[in-house]
Amino acid sequence: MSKPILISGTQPDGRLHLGNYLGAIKNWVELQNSEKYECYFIIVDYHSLTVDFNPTEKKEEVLGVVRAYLAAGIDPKKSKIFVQSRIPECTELAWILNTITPLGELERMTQFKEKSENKESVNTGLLTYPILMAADILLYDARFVPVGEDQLQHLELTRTLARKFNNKFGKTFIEPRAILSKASRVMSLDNPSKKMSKSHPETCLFLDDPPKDIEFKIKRAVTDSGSEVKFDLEKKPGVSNLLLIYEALSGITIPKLEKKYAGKGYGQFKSNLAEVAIKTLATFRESKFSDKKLKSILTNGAEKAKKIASSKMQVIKNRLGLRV
Ligand code: ATP
Ligand code: LTN
Repeated sequence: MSKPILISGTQPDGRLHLGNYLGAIKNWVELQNSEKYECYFIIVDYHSLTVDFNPTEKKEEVLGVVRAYLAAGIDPKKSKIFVQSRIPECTELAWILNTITPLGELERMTQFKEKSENKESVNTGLLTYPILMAADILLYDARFVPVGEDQLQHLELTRTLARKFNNKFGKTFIEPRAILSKASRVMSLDNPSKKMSKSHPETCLFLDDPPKDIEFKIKRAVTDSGSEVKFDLEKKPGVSNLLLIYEALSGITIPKLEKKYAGKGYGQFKSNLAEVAIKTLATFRESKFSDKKLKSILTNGAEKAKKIASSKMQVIKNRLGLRV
């Protein structure tokens, strides 16, 4: 029997950070290595056009994401890795899904509200972005989508669209389910009520940050006026975020960490966390893959994805009566 399909993606719009790794990519590697799924990992370049960008940097940004996937342990022999824009069926399907998406569903998306806040003018792509993500997922009949918590709302829309299309035009799509990692919401180092995001680089640990930056950023991470290393999301959100990060990076459980640092204060805790982060992230700083190798992985991945996408598109067009 064939394995269920699992899909996820990352935007090539800058450097990847610890939230991307612990919330998503690290989990992808474990899921890939479980051998229970057929995995597709996309570099969603069309999504990345919704924010300001420099065309001369886009190619390097795309290759940078592939490099990070490989350094994390995504294996092109086990998983398909490809670039979204190489599969035109994705934008074709996105158009079709547009026609069954209520505008109100898009306007209430948290990410849209946050990204359009205080902007004089907002591009339509920022609003319709979740439809493109739905197209990525539904096109390949994915059953599972491992993402960070911030993407759950978008995935819920994907499920709604699949159901709506199926009800209107006959069973065509699978309703996909999310897979969350334990660290599905890594918070900003200087504001534990906000998610870690590349839009605030000083509060974000980038995967290729030099050791001295990692140390500096962790040492100045917000904690509280107490001194107890204890997990309590409500009363100690900063320390709890650092504990979650420590656990995800080291594999040592939070109760064990609490015991280890009992009575030792935040200084020692932060300095050990910095050491663990520097060690774990070495793989991203040190990995070397030639552009030629990366491009050949992408060509190979796109060829395989294209076959699946084009045959699914035929089915979809048939359902809609578009094949004359
Ligand atoms: P940023 O907010 O920094 O721009 P992003 O969400 O745009 O990040 P993507 O490339 O779109 O980055 O996301 C890749 C994956 O990383 C997604 O599955 C997303 O849910 C996850 N992710 C992003 N930030 C975090 C975070 N702070 N904690 C956990 N997961 C995260
Ligand atoms: N919207 C997602 C990226 C994304 C994605 C996907 C994730 C695009 N297509 C398909 C999972 C499956 C984001 O911003 N992180």
